[in-house]
Amino acid sequence: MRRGSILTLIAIGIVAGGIATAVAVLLPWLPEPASREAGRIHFVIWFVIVICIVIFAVVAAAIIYAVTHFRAAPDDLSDGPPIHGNTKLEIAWTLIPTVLVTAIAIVSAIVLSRNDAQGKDVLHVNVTAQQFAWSFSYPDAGGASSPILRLPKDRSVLLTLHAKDVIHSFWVPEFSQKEDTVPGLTTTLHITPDRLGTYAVICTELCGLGHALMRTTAVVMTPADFDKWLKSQKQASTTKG
Ligand SMILES: [Cu+2]
Repeated sequence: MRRGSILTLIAIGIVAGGIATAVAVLLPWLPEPASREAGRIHFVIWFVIVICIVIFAVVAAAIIYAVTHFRAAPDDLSDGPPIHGNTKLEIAWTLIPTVLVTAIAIVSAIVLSRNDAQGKDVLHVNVTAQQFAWSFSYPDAGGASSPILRLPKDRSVLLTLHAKDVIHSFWVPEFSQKEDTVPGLTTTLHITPDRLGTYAVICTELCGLGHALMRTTAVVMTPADFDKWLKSQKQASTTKG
């Protein structure tokens, strides 16, 4: 291969990779993370995106170079020379994807196991989904319940999810995790909120006519505010009972 051709290929690859990088970085694809788990999941996403951009740049360079340099004349109907395989090339295109996919699998496995590991002093929250509403109860606080998911910042939370009727799915985009709620099954989700704010809780499994309206909010509060709120709920439920 001529030196000029290699330089042209590299130049096309840099331009294609640059465009792909700009699309990845300049557009807001992901919500700003509001939990530790979300931060790790975003790391996996960016790890995969970087690999994808490099592969895209190589493929785009090869295709654009081939189209511009090896274009046949309109009246040229002849076949190209026969090719009988290329062992080195085949080893390369088997080995490289194997290494990349293995790397993605290892990074994902580490992130999944770290996301599942609970910290100390876990807050338990029961999540109940039904057509078309969410409710949350706090078994550690005498079963205080709320239609809004209130969580303290920087504390390990274990959501235990149940469905009363059909399959629903719990999703807070800023927490970057989804978990189905399935009638007859108990599912769990582990979240450590790390940013104060109010976020949407969305049902992300088509569950009937009101599915689009099956939303509520998650409020991440300071631990002091959360304790105050939980205490007031506890008092309210004892006075009621
Ligand atoms: Cu739904």
